[in-house]
Amino acid sequence: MHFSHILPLLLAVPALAGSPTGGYTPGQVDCPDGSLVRPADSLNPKEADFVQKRHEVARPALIDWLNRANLSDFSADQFLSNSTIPIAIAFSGGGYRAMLAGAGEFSALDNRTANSTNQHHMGGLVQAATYFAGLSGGNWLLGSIVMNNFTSIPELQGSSDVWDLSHSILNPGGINVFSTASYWDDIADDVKSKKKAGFNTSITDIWGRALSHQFFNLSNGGPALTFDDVVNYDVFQNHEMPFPIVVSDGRAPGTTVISTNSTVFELTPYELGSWDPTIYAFTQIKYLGTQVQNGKPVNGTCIAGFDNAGFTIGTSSTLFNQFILQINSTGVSGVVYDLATDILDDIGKKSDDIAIYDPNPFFKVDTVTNGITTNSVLNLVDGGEDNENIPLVPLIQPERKLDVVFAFDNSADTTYNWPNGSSLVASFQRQFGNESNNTIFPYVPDTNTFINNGYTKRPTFFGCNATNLTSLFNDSQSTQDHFVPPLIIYIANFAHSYFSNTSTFKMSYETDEVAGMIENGYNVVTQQNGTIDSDWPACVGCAIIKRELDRRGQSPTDQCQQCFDKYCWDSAVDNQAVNISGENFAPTLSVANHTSSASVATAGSVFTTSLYVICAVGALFLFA
Ligand SMILES: *[C@@H]1O[C@H](CO)[C@@H](O)[C@H](O)[C@H]1NC(C)=O
Ligand SMILES: *[C@@H]1O[C@H](CO)[C@@H](O)[C@H](O)[C@H]1NC(C)=O
Ligand SMILES: *[C@@H]1O[C@H](CO)[C@@H](O)[C@H](O)[C@H]1NC(C)=O
Ligand SMILES: *[C@@H]1O[C@H](CO)[C@@H](O)[C@H](O)[C@H]1NC(C)=O
Ligand SMILES: *[C@@H]1O[C@H](CO)[C@@H](O)[C@H](O)[C@H]1NC(C)=O
Ligand SMILES: *[C@@H]1O[C@H](CO)[C@@H](O)[C@H](O)[C@H]1NC(C)=O
Ligand SMILES: *[C@@H]1O[C@H](CO)[C@@H](O)[C@H](O)[C@H]1NC(C)=O
Ligand SMILES: *[C@@H]1O[C@H](CO)[C@@H](O)[C@H](O)[C@H]1NC(C)=O
Ligand SMILES: *[C@@H]1O[C@H](CO)[C@@H](O)[C@H](O)[C@H]1NC(C)=O
Ligand SMILES: *[C@@H]1O[C@H](CO)[C@@H](O)[C@H](O)[C@H]1NC(C)=O
Ligand SMILES: *[C@@H]1O[C@H](CO)[C@@H](O)[C@H](O)[C@H]1NC(C)=O
Ligand SMILES: CC(=O)N[C@H]1CO[C@H](CO)[C@@H](O)[C@@H]1O
Repeated sequence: MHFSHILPLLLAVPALAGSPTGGYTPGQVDCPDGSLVRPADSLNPKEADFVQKRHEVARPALIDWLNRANLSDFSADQFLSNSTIPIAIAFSGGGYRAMLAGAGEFSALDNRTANSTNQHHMGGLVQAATYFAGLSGGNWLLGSIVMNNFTSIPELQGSSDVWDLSHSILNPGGINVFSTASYWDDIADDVKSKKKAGFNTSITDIWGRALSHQFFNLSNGGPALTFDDVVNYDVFQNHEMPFPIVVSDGRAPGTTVISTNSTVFELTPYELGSWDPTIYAFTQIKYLGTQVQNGKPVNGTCIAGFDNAGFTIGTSSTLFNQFILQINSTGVSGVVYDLATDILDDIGKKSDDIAIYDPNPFFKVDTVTNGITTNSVLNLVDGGEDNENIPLVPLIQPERKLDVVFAFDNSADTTYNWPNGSSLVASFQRQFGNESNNTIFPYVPDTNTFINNGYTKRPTFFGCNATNLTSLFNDSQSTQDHFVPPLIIYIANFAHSYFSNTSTFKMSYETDEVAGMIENGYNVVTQQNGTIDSDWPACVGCAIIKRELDRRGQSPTDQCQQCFDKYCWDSAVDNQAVNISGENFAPTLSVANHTSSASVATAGSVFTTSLYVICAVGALFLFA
């Protein structure tokens, strides 16, 4: 893609209240009336109100999109004459790879991207979607878009102030060590002042500040910008943007979590909390940092500014403990190796790879009693730690009533950093654990089948047949009234025009690498602008209307039936061991990359130089 004709720059962060101290440190504010906590037995009323109004904006956008998708024997105006279809878009984690592949995917669905509404392109679904969710690297993407006034990918890519990824986040001054030093100095000052004001800090504070410098178009990365500021943006108040959701996991120090026993937290501009039975409560995100008991401020004073925008982005992406697992592949040796392992090991042992929410907003809540609610501190970690690397838990909740979810999987599950469906497998398995609170997730096959049957090479729909899902419904609920979980449009990272399987730990990208990743993501979503299948947009349209067709008792058109035959998982399984040397893992590029010479990325090279800086930062944090 070429960006010589960049749209007028809308990339500006609206002027806002932010933290009451005007800086990174949270400060005192008046308390609102009532409890700061509510049980998770319904949608937040403000979210419900947003969604209702969003639907009025999204309905004409979806009609336009469906008209462009050119479904045969179908009238979008008639079908959507009295309602719209709730759509969500979810972006997986995976460091900058996930952020950039996700950026290409997002740009393909966003009608603000030039040419994206051409025939066989897919632009306009962002405008038609009700929700979008991000986790870890996927949330670096979401946070960059949302906090910069719901900006677009061409604007981020064309900006000289944000997304400058050619310098490592850890070493932004490059060879100019002084400029790097003053950057770390600013960050250390911010975090120290939060600590001095009496707040417990963790390495996530440093991480969040560093991420802010790269992602937010404000001087020093906007230290006072908070996540709840979004509700004051015009684009939010006019319901021009989907409702954003960030996913993070709860984890007690020194423990590990898997999908069936993790507590999945979500952060929205209104709330932080979980639908899971271990918490089953939400707290007002604006007043995080307030000392509470069962949601009541203990001494009549409240805190604001704790939900710093960078801190929430850092919370979802605390992947430091993953660095240590990578260290042997970096080629680092000798004294540096010893120092790096010592420091990373120390962070790991102290379980410091967490975001500390102290005081615990759920302290002694009356909904449930367990280790999380009796602890004075709430610890949150990377949303992908339970292997559910696509943020789907918030999107299958019956209260959100979604019909279809785009699940963008930019995970690195295999040796060559491609996904193999394990995130969906984890989401499927979760429903059989105690933590799912009876949410349903459609059937998916094992990870070998994902590879062997090509479900990671081309898009695949899961849960097409709602009748088939009845075997997952809990006996105590009548099948008739049961919420049918959304149909999942699974789209995995795959090489079309660029080898987008870069390492999660690649810490800097040159401009042409950024462009290559983004263009490839665009090709993934549009199936090479319809070259692979000119019916692809129509097939996505069929998937979008499927649940509503079912509710109305209508059969799909011939075209839609053909689409379902082609893209719905048909229960086929081929679980024999995968051939890792085959096309699945070392594909050949099938279309030209318009940026420049693409090459298979290797882990390590950039990471190696960054290690010195990690050491410095770790030392700064742990021993200061
Ligand atoms: C599809 O269109 C996009 C944007 O218009 C372009 O960057 C990309 O190269 C095209 N892909 C193919 C396979 O032509
Ligand atoms: C945010 O974007 C909207 C357009 O979507 C624009 O009208 C508004 O002026 C922008 N706000 C700022 C502060 O740039
Ligand atoms: C994108 O879609 C929105 C909502 O339908 C519409 O108002 C806007 O004009 C479209 N923009 C472009 C560039 O097509
Ligand atoms: C829509 O599809 C029909 C065939 O079903 C085709 O003849 C027509 O050219 C298509 N129109 C557009 C704008 O894609
Ligand atoms: C909307 O219209 C369709 C037919 O056009 C009908 O089947 C459906 O019940 C209507 N829904 C509501 C909520 O009125
Ligand atoms: C959009 O299409 C026009 C005409 O084909 C082309 O000149 C332009 O470069 C394209 N823009 C992008 C961003 O792909
Ligand atoms: C979750 O399950 C895993 C595997 O059984 C176990 O190792 C871990 O300790 C459990 N974590 C919690 C918090 O229960
Ligand atoms: C009560 O509020 C004051 C500030 O007014 C604060 O310093 C103190 O720590 C609070 N006490 C408790 C128990 O939260
Ligand atoms: C790295 O290699 C060292 C020495 O061979 C070994 O002790 C250590 O366990 C390895 N670390 C990882 C994470 O594999
Ligand atoms: C849907 O699933 C049900 C139950 O498994 C099955 O009887 C039916 O044939 C399926 N329908 C289609 C169209 O595959
Ligand atoms: C639905 O499909 C899954 C996967 O093929 C199968 O295990 C299950 O038994 C089916 N359920 C029904 C009700 O047929
Ligand atoms: C649908 C469902 O099972 N909801 C339960 C979720 O967890 C809470 C707390 O344990 C229960 O009160 C709900 O009934």
